[in-house]
Amino acid sequence: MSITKLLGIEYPILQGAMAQIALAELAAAVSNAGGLGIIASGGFSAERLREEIHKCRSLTDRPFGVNLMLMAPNRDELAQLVVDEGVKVVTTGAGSPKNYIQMWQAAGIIVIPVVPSVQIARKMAALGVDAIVAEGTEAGGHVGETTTMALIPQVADAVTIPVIAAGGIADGRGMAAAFALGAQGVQVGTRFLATVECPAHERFKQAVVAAQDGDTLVTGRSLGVPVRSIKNKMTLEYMKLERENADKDELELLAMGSLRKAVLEGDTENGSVMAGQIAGLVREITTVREVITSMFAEAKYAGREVSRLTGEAQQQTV
Ligand code: TUI
Repeated sequence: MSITKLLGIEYPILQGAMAQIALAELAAAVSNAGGLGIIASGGFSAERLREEIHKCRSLTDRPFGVNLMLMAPNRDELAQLVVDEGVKVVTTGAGSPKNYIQMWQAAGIIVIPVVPSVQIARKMAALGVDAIVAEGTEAGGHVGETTTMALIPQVADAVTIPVIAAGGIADGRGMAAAFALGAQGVQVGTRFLATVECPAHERFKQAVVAAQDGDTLVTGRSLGVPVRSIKNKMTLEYMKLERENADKDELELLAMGSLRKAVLEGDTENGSVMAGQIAGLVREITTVREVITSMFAEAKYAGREVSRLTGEAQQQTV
């Protein structure tokens, strides 16, 4: 079944679950524009997540999802909450949802884990999940090592369920490329940061707009939690401490609360401005609807270009 039919949406575009940012407001805007909005629960208590779900329902009649960050200490409670609240779609990140799949599927929830590798994609498919988001290392936040370009076709060959591509996709060319690689949909995060509806601090959005292709880096490898964000005072200090083999406590102290600092206070030097490598392509702040409709129109054009170029190649060989 197609992703759009499975999820009851118009365009095969999912909004990435960006902790502290992907709240009801952004998720509802994406769903109202025909994509699938997703509420990020990372860092939320059960009460706060319940509030966001209720708020999202008040802002849209369309389907939306909730993401569970599986490193969260309260994951069991949040996993039960999505059932109690009748959430239709759950995506997961940063771990395996195996303990919850039975309960979610019994409740009729569509389960879509986000994975960074073929091996983990296979493991998730074997658990009977409905689809998979394969996320390349270009993405912002917690990432794996494989690029989207290499990951998508390998995951598409490894599983029979629909694959949604993520990491480095911010326009219709990226979307068409993802389709060519075997994905049936895309998940977009960074591009939605630079939208009118995105509730992040204005300075956070401007940091994304100002970033060039080489302006992100990955910290946290020494702790086994690699996280991509925009280079700044905090991440450069973090890298330095990692090179000096600083202990875990010192690193965690530096990172603690850093996402909130950037998102809520707009402290883009001492906070964590998680964003993907495609930030360099994001040059202005637009509406969510403009992002979705322009991506789709561009993808159609890019698809025609692929046909034209492959058609020409054929003509040359005869
Ligand atoms: O989860 C993400 N991206 C995230 S989570 C996050 S919150 C955070 N903040 C600070 C430090 C760490 C996390 C920010 N960005 N993307 C999806 C994703 N999932 N990337 C990697 C994975 C993953 C990793 C291991 C999924 C499964 C997995 O293992 C499963 C298994 O069975 O071993």
